[in-house]
Amino acid sequence: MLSKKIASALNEQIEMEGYASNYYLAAASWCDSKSLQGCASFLLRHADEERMHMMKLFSYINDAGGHAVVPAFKQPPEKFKSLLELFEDIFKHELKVTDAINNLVELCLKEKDYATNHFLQWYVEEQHEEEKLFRTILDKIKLLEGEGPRGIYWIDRELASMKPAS
Ligand code: OFO
Repeated sequence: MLSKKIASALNEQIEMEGYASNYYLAAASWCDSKSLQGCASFLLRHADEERMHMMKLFSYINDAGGHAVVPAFKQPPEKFKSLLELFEDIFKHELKVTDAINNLVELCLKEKDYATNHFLQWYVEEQHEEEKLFRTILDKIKLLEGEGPRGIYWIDRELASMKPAS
């Protein structure tokens, strides 16, 4: 049975994952408006992944005797200065999510909620994979930065076939 404290912390994580999903959706829309369809399709796939992360929490809370709450989401940004800025923002957001997951794990251990700690290990692994994925994308963008529009074209092609972390 979930304690009130853990249920409320997991509900905060629902908000974070749902916001991430909307953030990826907004980023996809910006890319689409710049005819970067490869980036847009990658980001759309990622928006779906984040929604799945949110839904996993949703089910877990209710299965464990808590009450999953649908939160209000703040609006994600509409515009980005460049593709580099867009992926830098995403990477920063993922680092925040990693911190939030680590804090949740810490709380579970403190409260001796080993079942929820076990459940959260999937997210620990997932964040490790996502950080790796977005660090790689950023490295590639920086590598091709000097190439101008030709570099952006190659990044767009690369991302068209790139898979989300899981
Ligand atoms: Fe949910 O993995 Fe990123 O945020």
